[in-house]
This record gives sequence, structure tokens and C-alpha cells, in this order.
Amino acid sequence: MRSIDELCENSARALAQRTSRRSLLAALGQLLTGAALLPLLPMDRAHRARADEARPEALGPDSCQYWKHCAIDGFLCACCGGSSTACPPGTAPSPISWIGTCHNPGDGRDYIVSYNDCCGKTSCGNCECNRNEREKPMYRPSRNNDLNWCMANANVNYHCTVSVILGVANK
Ligand code: ABN
Repeated sequence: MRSIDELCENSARALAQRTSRRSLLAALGQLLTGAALLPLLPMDRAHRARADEARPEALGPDSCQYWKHCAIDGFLCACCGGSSTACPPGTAPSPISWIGTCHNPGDGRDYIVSYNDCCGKTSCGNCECNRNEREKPMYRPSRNNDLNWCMANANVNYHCTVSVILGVANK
């Protein structure tokens, strides 16, 4: 019976006879290139976004799920050239607004938030956010937020909405 040593030696010799140094280097090169390109291949990273949706406190003010937008109805000004508290250039905040109370999971407190519409340009169309927490149906107009708060502005064109924190809500 042939020993394992003999078997290994013979198969190594047979491989060496069949393989040139050049082809070995080519195979090694292919292996290294493949390994280097592996991180560039398309991957499904959607699970990360889904994980963030499950943790609203991880999102910023340009996300509809951000805590202080809990009663908003409109386009987020942060996606329209302004910020979550400042109207975009060329628009003016409405003096009348919708008021909501939102819970901040970051500090566990409730805050009074004013949703002012920014007026003077046509609808922004970006980041529509319609959360309307505790809003009542249209047949109770004083408790319904589906209104153009630019109605009292010189230019009544609605553009987007800001969420301005007015203060902590007392229990
Ligand atoms: N408050 C935003 C808005 C504007 C026009 C119509 C409905 C809602």
C-alpha cells in the first residue's frame, strides 16, 4: 500500500507538470482582484432604512417620522430650501397656525408645537407629511388641520410647513 507521503508527492508532481508558473500567477491575480471587488458589489442595504423607521428617535427633522412633526399636515420645509423652523427664501410664515402636542422620546417630555405654513410660492411638493395626531374630522372645522394657514397672508399661496417648538407642555 502506498503511503500518504507518496500519494501527495505524486499528485503535487502531476499538478506541477500540468501548471505553468504564468498560469498560477494569473489564477492568483484573478483571486486577488475578485476579493478586492467584493465590497463594491451591489448589496441590499434596505434593512438599515427599515431599522431606522422602527426607531423614529434616530431620524432627523427632515424626516416625517421625526417626533415634533406629530400633528403636521403639509410639505416639510427642510426639504424645500428652508429648515424645520425657518421658511425657505422668498416665502413668509403664516401668523396663524395649527398647534399640536408631541412627545419627545429623547427626553420623555411633551412639547407644544406650532405648525406654521410658509406662504408666497406654489406648493413645494417635497416630503409630504400628513400625520395629524389627535386631529378631528373636517365636520369639526375648529379641530381640523387640513387648512391653508396662508389665508391671512398677503400672498395666500401655500409652499411648505415648519414645526416650531413653543414650550414644554405642563401635565
Ligand atoms: N397646512 C397645509 C395645507 C395647505 C393647504 C391645504 C391643506 C393643508
